[in-house]
Amino acid sequence: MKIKKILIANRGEIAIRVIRSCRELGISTVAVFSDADRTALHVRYADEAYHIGPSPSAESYLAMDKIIEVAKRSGADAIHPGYGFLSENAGFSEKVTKSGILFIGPSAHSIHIMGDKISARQTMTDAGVPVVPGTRENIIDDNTGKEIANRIGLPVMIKAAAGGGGKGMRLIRRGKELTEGIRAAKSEALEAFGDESVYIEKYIESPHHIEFQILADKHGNIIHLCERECSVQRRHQKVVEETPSPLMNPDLREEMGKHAIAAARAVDYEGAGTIEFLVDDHLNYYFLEMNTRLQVEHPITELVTGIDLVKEQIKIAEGQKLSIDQSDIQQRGHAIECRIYAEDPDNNFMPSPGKVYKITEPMGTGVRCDGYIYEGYEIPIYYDPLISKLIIWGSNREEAISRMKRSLEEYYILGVKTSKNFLMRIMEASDFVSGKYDTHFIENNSDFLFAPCTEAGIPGNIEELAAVTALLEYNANLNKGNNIPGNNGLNRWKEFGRKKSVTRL
Ligand code: MV4
Repeated sequence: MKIKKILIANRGEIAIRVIRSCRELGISTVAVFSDADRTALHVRYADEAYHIGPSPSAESYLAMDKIIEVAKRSGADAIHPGYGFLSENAGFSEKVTKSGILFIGPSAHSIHIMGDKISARQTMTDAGVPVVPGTRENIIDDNTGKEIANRIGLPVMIKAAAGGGGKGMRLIRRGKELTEGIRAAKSEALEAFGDESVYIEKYIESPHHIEFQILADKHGNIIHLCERECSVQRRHQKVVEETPSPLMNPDLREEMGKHAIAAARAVDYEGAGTIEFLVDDHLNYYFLEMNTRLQVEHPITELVTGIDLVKEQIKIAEGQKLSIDQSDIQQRGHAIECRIYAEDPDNNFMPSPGKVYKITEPMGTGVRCDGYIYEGYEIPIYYDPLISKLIIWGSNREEAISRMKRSLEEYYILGVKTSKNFLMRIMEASDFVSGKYDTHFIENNSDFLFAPCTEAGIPGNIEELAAVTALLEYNANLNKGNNIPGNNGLNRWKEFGRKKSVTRL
């Protein structure tokens, strides 16, 4: 069926990103918003917008029945869930489908199998996809745990079947820790997920986190769009992603790609999905998890393959066959994504909501900025503090890093603290520049990454002081009627130049 109107059941940058592809396809868009998002950009950008409830997610963006009711009321043919919120909720996928509305994503069956990490491991093993050595079943008692640990050898990782993304994991290095470890893991899993099932895996020391993008249509055609290196993570939260992976070689890419496709086929996958692998120093790789949604970091794949993944999702939901096959997939150049959070890296990354007084987004060749904040916008406290993704394309990795640093320098947000300087340090870190890093990168480089924030000898707060001073001076002149000719607001380049020339106090 031809989709004419899509409800985006999400907010922030991903809502705007989805709306952009819809507009290019001539598809009408419906936004939903909570109290806190009345002034949000996605509300202004969509063709229609409906209020769905109070600010807390549970009363708005997670309120399945409210969202489906708006979809019906607005005449939406389909719902795009984005990422997070209800995007991997099998019950929502099922409810939407039963309401006669297309869910732009996989079936409830696929979501359910991959959502339970024990069933996922079993299904992958049966499909010949390498999984980390460990248990096939839920660990019932301590004896089972001890037998398994003896069989696969310490250290082991105890994981919650209903967990994922680092939640409900426990590393056991000594046999005497196992009994208490299993008990604690079961208790935490029950508390966090309402399901105490846990399983044990061999612990992979210093792994890389490499994931493969998958596209699968409703006619059995499945392709992969190569890998994304996602090892730069802080507390299981991805910070920087890049493609191609510095670890990858053509043979490994072909082999992992085939297993990624086999994993999707094993669960009759439909839509865009991601197969996550752990890769050790000997290039052994193991299925970790499958993400049954579009991911935050999808733009780096779009930049090197030239494929719009949201448009592909929509075409698949309409029942179209993939118009591309595996031989069409070529990686051109190199792309890096930096996630810009409204957080204070100097204060343990505490969220830093508040009003945005000034913003200058980087531009130029190979620069994409997927954001949603604007001057005067109030960043709410209720949601994930991701404010934008800076995605850079370069003809090679060196150019991509250089362009990312130039773009981070240009990126200016006044009013809230951001992770910008932390990201700049990552781009300067020798382990990152060399490409020789794994999932321990941030902890292994913490001295360098968290050194006091100075830029060319100018402490960060002096920069802001200069910017605020310039802004106040400008406004004062404006009030006196001294309209500075040709200066539409602060001349950003002059301000940028001033920042560099500010003498150190
Ligand atoms: C592992 C592992 C080592 N061995 N499993 C972290 C969250 C979830 N994605 C799975 N994770 C891990 N599972 C075994 N058997 C190491 C991690 C891990 C990790 C994996 C990917 C990216 C970042 C990570 C940071 C810490 C631990």
